[in-house]
Amino acid sequence: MTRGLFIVIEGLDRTGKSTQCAQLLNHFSVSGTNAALIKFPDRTTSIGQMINSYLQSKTDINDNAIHLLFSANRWEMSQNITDTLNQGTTIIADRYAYSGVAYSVAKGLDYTYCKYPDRGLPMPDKVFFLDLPPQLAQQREDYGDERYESLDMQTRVREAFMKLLIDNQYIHKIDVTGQSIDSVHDTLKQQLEPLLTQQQQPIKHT
Ligand code: DGP
Ligand code: NA
Ligand code: NA
Repeated sequence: MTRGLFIVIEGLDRTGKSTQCAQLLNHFSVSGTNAALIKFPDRTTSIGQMINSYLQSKTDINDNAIHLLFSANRWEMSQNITDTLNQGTTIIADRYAYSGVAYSVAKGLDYTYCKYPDRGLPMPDKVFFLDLPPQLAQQREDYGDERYESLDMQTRVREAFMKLLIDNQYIHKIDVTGQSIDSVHDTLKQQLEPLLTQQQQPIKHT
């Protein structure tokens, strides 16, 4: 049996990631491909609850400590990701380790340091970065509810993502400015097409 694909959707806050993840999941299910959606941070675990409380500004946590908690939240899911892929199920992840680096670098933590805790996690087959200018994301509904949702922070997060894009050529940037949900979905499907037809190699690690 071929393993599932591991697809990651990244982007600033309010860029339509969750919508696109849901659309992809639907696309896979109608085409008869076993697929599952995961989301980081996973706020349901005990680590996830600490992260949730931090994001809602109910607690303050040291920048390095929260960086490690976000990473730990991915690690606690890693065996599940590997097993799911090996069972032949495709995984669509709403954020992953790239957010982990970008948001912490945006706060001033060292880039090389930020990448380290996530080293060894299951490696995605494809990473998409949905690119929308922070000024436009800011105009979207419910913007500003959580800790990182300020124009200043998001601008720095985007800069950090641009560095990640340069250093990791396999991250594919999609400019979603002025694009409809359907048109972004079509672009994603086109990009995934070549992966769907080729025999998958064993899961790599970051
Ligand atoms: P979301 O549930 O997708 O809205 O994400 C919650 C917020 O947490 C969002 O502002 C992005 C941020 N975030 C996601 N992953 C990480 C991470 O690994 N590290 C840090 N510092 N922030 C993250
Ligand atoms: Na958010
Ligand atoms: Na998230």
